[in-house]
Amino acid sequence: MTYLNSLIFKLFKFKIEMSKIVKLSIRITIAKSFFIFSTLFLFSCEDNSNNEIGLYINEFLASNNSVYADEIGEYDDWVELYNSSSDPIDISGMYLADDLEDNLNIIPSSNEFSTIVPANGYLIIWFDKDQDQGPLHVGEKLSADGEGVFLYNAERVLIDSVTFGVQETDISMGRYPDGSDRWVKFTTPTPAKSNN
Ligand SMILES: [Ca+2]
Ligand SMILES: [Ca+2]
Ligand SMILES: [Ca+2]
Repeated sequence: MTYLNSLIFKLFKFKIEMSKIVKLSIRITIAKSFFIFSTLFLFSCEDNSNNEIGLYINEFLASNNSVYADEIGEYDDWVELYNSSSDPIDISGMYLADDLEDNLNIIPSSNEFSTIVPANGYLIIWFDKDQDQGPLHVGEKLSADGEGVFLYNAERVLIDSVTFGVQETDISMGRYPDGSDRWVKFTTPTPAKSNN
């Protein structure tokens, strides 16, 4: 009888311990979900990549006051592309847009090598409506109130995109590390250089 009582007591104790573990694991799951939600909310930046060729929208600055100037000294909005593959990618014939409602802007072909994103390298595209300044100048500007960047291949298939909320002047947003799904703010932007 004593043995039976002791067994029942042990079983009862075991049940209490198990219920504590289950409660703790529920708490951890809730905390994790909250962390993921708050991280997404904090960055207000939605990543929609479905990228097979390894070409990424890697960083952008939608309100440029003094960070990086184009060939003629204008501090315009820019987007950094990153080629994670070991082959150069020519983006001439591809399309860019800042809004899904707008027309697509084709990157014109160039006799120079300026439209080539080097293997494991970077290329800056200017969103400045200054198409007369070269093939890397798109007929759109990025809104600091929130907008997006959409990159399509020559067959008009979306290869990468990002949508973003309100942006601060001279603070860029980029993938960290390069080509990853994680978007962070950069108080020191790294145009045409690694975000890592
Ligand atoms: Ca310009
Ligand atoms: Ca715009
Ligand atoms: Ca960069």
